Amino acid sequence: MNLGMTVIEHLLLTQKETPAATGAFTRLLNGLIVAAKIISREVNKAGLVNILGFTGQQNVQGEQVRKLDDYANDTIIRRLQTCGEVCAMATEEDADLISIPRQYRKGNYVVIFDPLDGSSNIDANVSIGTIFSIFRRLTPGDGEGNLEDALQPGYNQVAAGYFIYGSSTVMVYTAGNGVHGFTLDPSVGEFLLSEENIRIPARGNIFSVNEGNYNHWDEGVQKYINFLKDPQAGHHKAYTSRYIGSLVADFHRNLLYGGIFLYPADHRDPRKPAGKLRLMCEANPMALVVEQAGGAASTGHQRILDIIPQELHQRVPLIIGSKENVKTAEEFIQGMR
Ligand code: FDP
Repeated sequence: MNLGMTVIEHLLLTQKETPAATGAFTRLLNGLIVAAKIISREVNKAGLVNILGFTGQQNVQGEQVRKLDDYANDTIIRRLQTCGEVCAMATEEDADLISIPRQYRKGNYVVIFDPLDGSSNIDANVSIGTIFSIFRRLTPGDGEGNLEDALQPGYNQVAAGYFIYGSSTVMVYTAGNGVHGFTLDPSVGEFLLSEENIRIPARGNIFSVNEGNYNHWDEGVQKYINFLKDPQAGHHKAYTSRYIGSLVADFHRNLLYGGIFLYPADHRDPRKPAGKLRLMCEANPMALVVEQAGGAASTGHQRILDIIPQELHQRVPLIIGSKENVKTAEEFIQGMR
């Protein structure tokens, strides 16, 4: 067991089998880790904002208090721009690709991220997170990347993962070689390996969905949720409902305990016919993590990782979790049950 190793030690150990490894990916991941440590520190201070000054105002020291999601976004952008390994990046917060200033070296990687997912929960002290997805560039050369580099299907991701800012700060990532969890030890300032090779149970009894949207779902989704709640349906164990409303936290719990998370398409807002969550910075990275842990991710009709993206902020229905649960959900959604 390698418990207690830092992320970089673990990466170097597992990369030994990859002769082509140059250290570039390690530098990139290190940039993300440093950004997450800084964000974690600010998230922990968030409760003090009401004492020190409201967002957008000056606090008692005369400093400007900034919105946490803007702060997280800027922190990651700055780290990635300067690490020298990135040719393009996109974030949930900005409509277009973020460019790398001329003075910095461009590298071979594209990073797409959601800097602070679940941010509507900040004021209630609920866990929130940063999600990231990493591709290798498609365009040749060492200049800046473009949309072609970013708009790749999820199966091309070389790595993905998330940080949770919760009761402790945790990093979960995969570089295509299993899913590993690290916990930040604030006293040493390092993420230390706490769970190696996480496997999601093949079937779980937790379901996570915003049932307030029930009347706006397609019939197949409604039938599936009714089925989960039906005590006569012959479930091996009764289902239980858990919904935090913070994707990273809901996903992480289900990854460890087994179950299913759904954000299906709904008919509430005709401008968002595919649901709420974003393919590139939410669904794709979570789908890579869950598949690497032995689970599945689907729109109900198609594997998430097979979707060919049309635009950076594309939304998709997301049904993700234990393999057998996702399969049953697909059967209902496709009208087979
Ligand atoms: P939030 O709006 O708080 O940022 O994609 C964003 C997200 O949270 C997810 O983290 C979460 O799973 C989902 O939205 C919650 O949406 P609902 O409030 O519609 O249930």
